[in-house]
Amino acid sequence: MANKLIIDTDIGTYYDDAFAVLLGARSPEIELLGVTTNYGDTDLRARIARKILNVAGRQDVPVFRGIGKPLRGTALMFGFEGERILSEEDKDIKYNDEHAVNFLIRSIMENPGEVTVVTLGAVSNLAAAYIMEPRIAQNVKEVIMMAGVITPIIDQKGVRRSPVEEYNFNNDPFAAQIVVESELPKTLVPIDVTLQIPLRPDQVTRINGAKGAVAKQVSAILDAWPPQEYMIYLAVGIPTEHTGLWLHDPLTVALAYDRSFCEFTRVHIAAEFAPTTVGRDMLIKNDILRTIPKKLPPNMNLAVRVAADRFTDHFTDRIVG
Ligand SMILES: [Ca+2]
Repeated sequence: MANKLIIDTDIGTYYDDAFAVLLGARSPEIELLGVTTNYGDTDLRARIARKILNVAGRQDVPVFRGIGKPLRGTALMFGFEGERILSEEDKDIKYNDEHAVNFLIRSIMENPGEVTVVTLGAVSNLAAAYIMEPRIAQNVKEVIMMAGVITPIIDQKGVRRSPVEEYNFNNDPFAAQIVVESELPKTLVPIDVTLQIPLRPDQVTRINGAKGAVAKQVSAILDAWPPQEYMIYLAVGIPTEHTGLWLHDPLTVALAYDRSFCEFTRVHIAAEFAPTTVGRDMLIKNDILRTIPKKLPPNMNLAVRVAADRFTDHFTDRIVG
């Protein structure tokens, strides 16, 4: 039986959400129940998701708009979301009416023990679903989150190459704390693991040379990416010389049907607010949310290693088709 899956995404800003939805749309191991959107302009994100699924020939997969405003503060949008994905005629593209939070609760409760939810952005929708219907914790198969940072990466020169204040959780830190402290069965895929899986140049070449509609869409996004990356990194103050085409979100989707891409450990991860002075602050000045391992009974699975070449080859194969 296929794994029933819901992908909850902030598709549009960074390239890899679109790649993750395309991977989910093309993976026969998955029954993709729907795609829900989170963070910022969730209407725009829902239209982008709708278009991406259409490109993959998956008009059958519904899309639901979710919560855009974090529990505290506002969302950050860069203004180029949907570039090379939405065209003029997609302006009025239609997605489903039901709210993402209702869809999540309904799908989980109607299919006890069968639905995996993969979150690729802020966890606002999941936190709201849990508060509205706490019994989703006993009825969801699993929640797999691309979020958090466990071991910040420091290079040979002593320069930090990964954030201590991971983007997804800190885009709605209170929602993150609700989810981490909830009884939801959880797997965490932290950014220190996903920073080990850039697309290799030969894989980019393979995708750029492929003829299918999905590969062409991925190519178009990759082509538009460098100036956007520059703007994003400028805005959040990250040096750009050590960046790569990391597949954070596609790996997280793939773990819903093949756990063997990563090694896991059972640990207790706490979400705590810590006053800090960080070099770059993702617009959070102090009291950032950190994910910290503690010597307490385990509360989640944590991805600790990834089979990088095997995964990036798998991703490339599925995109090239
Ligand atoms: Ca994302």
